[in-house]
Amino acid sequence: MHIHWFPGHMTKSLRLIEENLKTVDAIVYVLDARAPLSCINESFDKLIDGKSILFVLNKIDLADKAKVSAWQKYFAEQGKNVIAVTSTEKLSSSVFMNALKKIEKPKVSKFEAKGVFIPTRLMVLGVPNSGKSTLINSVCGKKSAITGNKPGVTRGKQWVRLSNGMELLDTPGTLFPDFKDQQKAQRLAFIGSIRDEVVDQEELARELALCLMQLYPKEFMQKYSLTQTDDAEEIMRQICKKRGFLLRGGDFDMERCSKGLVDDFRKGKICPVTLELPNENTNERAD
Ligand SMILES: Nc1nc2c(ncn2[C@@H]2O[C@H](COP(=O)(O)OP(=O)(O)OP(=O)(O)O)[C@@H](O)[C@H]2O)c(=O)[nH]1
Ligand SMILES: [Mg+2]
Repeated sequence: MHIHWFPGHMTKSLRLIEENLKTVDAIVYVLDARAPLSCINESFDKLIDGKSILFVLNKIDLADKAKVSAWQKYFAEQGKNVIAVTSTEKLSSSVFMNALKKIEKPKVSKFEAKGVFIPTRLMVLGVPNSGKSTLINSVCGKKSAITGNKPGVTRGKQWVRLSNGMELLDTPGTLFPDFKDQQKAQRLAFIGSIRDEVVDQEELARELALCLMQLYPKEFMQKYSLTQTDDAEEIMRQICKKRGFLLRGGDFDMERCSKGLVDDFRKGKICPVTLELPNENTNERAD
C-alpha cells in the first residue's frame, strides 16, 4: 500500500510552529508510545535544535511496557528529558508537571536571581492524535484545549496558562511533507494519526494483521482464535468467521472486519503493543 497525504492546512500549521518557535523557551514533544520512532518528524530536527526538549511517551496504557522502558532508556542515555504517561489518567499530571518544572528551572533561577518573574513558555508538538491537547488539559485543571478521538482536532494555536504562570502552546498535529518512509506512514495510520478517509482501510487492516502476527503472534492468535499464517487474506477470513462478519449469501464482510480489527487495535483490545524499538530501520518499503 502507498500512503501519500499532506493536507493543505498542514503547511499552515508547520508555518505557525516555525513562527512561534522563537517565542518559546522549550519544547514538549509528544510521541505515541506505540510508535515513538514514527512520530518523530525529521523536518523539525533543525528547527528545534538547541532548544530544551521534553519527550513525552504518551498512551502507555496501550503500549508494551518493556518496549516503553527501552525507549525511556534510549532517550535518557542521550541525556534527553523523557517521561512516559497516560495523559487521560489523573496520576500522570504530576509526572508531567514535575518534568515541566525541571525543564524551566535554569530559566527561573536566572530570573529569580535578578528578582524578576518571566513566565516560561513551552510549545507542545507532535503528530495528530498523539494526545497533545489531553496532556495540556491534564495539568491546567480544566478542559482548556479541545480533544477528540481522531486526527486534526486542534486547528490553529492556543495558549493555555497554568496556575503557576507557565504557558503552554497547543499546536495542530503535524505530519511530514513527504512520506518517503512508507513504514512510518503505515504505523501512523495504524495508531490513528492519519485520517481514515484517505487510507484504504481494508489494505490497512491486512497490513496490521501481518504486523501483529509478526510482533505479537500469541496474543493476536488467541484474541481471534487464529491459526498461524503469513497470508493476510487468510487471517482476515478467519477473523470474519470467528466474529460472524458475513454478508447475506455467506460472503465475508471484509469492510466490517477491517474496521473491527483496526478499532480493536486502537482501543488496546488485542494486547499492549509497541510497534518499534529505538534504532530500528523503518526505511524498508511497506508495499
Ligand atoms: N488510551 C489513551 N488515550 C489517550 C491518551 N491521551 C490521549 N488519548 C486520547 O487520544 C485522542 C486524541 O487526543 P488529543 O489530545 O485530541 O490529541 P492531539 O494530539 O491534541 O490531536 P490533534 O489536535 O488532532 O493533533 C483522544 O480521544 C484522547 O482521549 C492516553 O494516554 N491513553
Ligand atoms: Mg489537539
